[in-house]
Amino acid sequence: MKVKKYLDNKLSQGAVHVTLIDPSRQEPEVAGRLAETAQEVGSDLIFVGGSAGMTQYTLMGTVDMVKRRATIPVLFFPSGTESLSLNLDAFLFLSMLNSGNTQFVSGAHAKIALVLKRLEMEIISAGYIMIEPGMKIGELGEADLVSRDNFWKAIGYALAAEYMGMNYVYLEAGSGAAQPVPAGMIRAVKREISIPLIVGGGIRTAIDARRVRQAGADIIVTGTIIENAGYRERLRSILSALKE
Ligand code: 1GP
Repeated sequence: MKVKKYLDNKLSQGAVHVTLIDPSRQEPEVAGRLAETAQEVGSDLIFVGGSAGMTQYTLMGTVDMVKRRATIPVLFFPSGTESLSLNLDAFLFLSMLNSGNTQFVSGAHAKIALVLKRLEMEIISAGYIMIEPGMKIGELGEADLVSRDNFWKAIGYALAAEYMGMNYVYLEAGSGAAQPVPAGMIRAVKREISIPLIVGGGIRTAIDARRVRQAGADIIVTGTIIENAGYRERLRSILSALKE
């Protein structure tokens, strides 16, 4: 429970920021540098994963370099591949609640659960809810996307996650989405649940981050911004908006 405790402690102090690193987007050395910068500017956690194109080799290389350069916890963000790295601090057990394919809800999880137990891997569970546009992950996960104005549907899935005993609710607009999950939806969901709320997808600026945070997100995930030039400054401004 080390990472969960770390997160609980961080959450008691304010917003938590997560940097998502996709191993298929850069060489492991570069990923290590990105993780180091993320930690320097105040990111609290690293997720590694998120791409269907990832191989076991790139995943392991990336996690090793990230662990070498950063000391903040590194979690695996599963992405529908069979790859697994042993050098992780915890495994994010994401169930895509609005997938039409049971593999993404619980099937892939059942295949890997005993291995994770034998490895004594810390598990952090989240009900993963895909919101429009969903992007690649929504498509791959065969999600029945929640439309951006259907707050009731989002609330239903979020409460279902809580009642199923999951640690977190995760609202995902998809990596590279033109806009984040709508603030009104975040507010509506947050009002009904009593477990922490993770929000990701399409958060690129300090204004986006502040809006998502003020609407009620406890944990804010950004990915794409570190893949572009000027990422240090962008990340720094997002972090100062979140930690102000
Ligand atoms: C993690 O999918 C997000 O929840 C990351 O999205 O790449 O758009 O920041 P971005």
